[in-house]
Amino acid sequence: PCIPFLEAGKESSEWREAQGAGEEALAAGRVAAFTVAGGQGTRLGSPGPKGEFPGTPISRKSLFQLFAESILAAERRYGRPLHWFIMTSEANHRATRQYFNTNHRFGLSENRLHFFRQGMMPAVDDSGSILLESRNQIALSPDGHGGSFKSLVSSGATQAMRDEGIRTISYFQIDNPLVRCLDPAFLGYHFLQKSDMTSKTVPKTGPDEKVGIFCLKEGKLVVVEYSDLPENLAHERNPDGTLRFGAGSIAIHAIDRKFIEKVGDPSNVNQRLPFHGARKKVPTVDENGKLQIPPSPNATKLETFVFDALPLAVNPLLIETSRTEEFAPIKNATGEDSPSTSYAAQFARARNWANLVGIKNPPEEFEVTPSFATSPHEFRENWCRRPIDLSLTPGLVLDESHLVPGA
Ligand code: UD2
Repeated sequence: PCIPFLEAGKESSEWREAQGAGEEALAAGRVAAFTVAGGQGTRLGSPGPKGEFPGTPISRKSLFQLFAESILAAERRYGRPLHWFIMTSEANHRATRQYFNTNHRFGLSENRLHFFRQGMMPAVDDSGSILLESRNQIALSPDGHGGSFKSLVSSGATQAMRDEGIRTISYFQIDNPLVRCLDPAFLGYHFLQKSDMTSKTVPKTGPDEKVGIFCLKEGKLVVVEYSDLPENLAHERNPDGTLRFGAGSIAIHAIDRKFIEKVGDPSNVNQRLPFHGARKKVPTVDENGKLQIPPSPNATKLETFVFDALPLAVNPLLIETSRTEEFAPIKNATGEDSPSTSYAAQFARARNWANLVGIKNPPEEFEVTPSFATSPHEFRENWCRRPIDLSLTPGLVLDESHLVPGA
């Protein structure tokens, strides 16, 4: 089933029930945040972990800081310490940890912040042979975010979750500053449905948008990645003009710990995620042991995808949300899904929230950080309790310093 999007202020009694169930679980510490951050900012042209990239338009907070503040805000709101799991890769694990340490973990306590590395897979050439990166070293690449199931189990993260009474994780990617890291209504729907895995969707902007799509395959909910969707199907339309395969995946999921333990169990051969191949340039040694840098892709790297677990899940559920509210990723240096499109979307969402509380002409550019509000409801609540002399001005960054203490 898919729960359709409801605008703020138009929520149903079902939505309120879900919001309540999610809030209860957060207050009981049954949910943890989980970020997949194994990728590098290659497309962005930024060296090092992508989470260090400035995610916000005025305050220039990094993506990691933004999510840390969101989790801290949830701790304040629900009166409960919350945990954050971060999956890194061999390439960025050390740098990621160092970045958090240098920044005093952005106020999060050490025992609630968990880093673990994802697995690696050999790259193979066109004849299916495994490539060597040196005479005695196989060329390895990260095994894709689907590897998080296995690594969550093998790193001891799921055991730590058990010990802490965490039953569900709120999964999101490193690249989307608009994500609600811990969205009570989304989590609540997941609990009420008794679902193993619940996902968010937004309508695709057009046939060529680079997001996977949700659809039914042999009666099961699946995601078909954009690169695997045949062009003619991507363009097919319903009689009302909407895309036939238009339910875009924005890579936000609620996933139950027990389901992760099942899919991530290496002995569970029936629930293995399939590998997807991606062409890649892999430096390799020749027969003389000399390193050769290939001019064009020479190998296939093998990755699994987290969304391939959906058809294995009991009671999978889809929740439609609004792009303006929750999706403006930073992937490329320029053009679509770039810092400038994401920053513009963050300003637009802030203006929408201002409109919802009756401010007719808010400034074009002001920022609402997660420490002030992560949703229109929190914005309304905190705006109504704002300090008496606070008004919206261009360039304002609304943060926890604008919250009335003890409110
Ligand atoms: C992803 C989805 C796409 C859509 C889009 C929304 C895949 C394959 N496609 O596209 O359907 O939902 O996001 O923004 O996911 N990562 C790791 N380890 C890896 C590979 C990736 O942690 O081995 C992380 C990476 O740090 C990032 C996320 O996974 O947070 C997505 O990776 P991507 O940028 O390769 O995915 P993208 O944008 O092609």
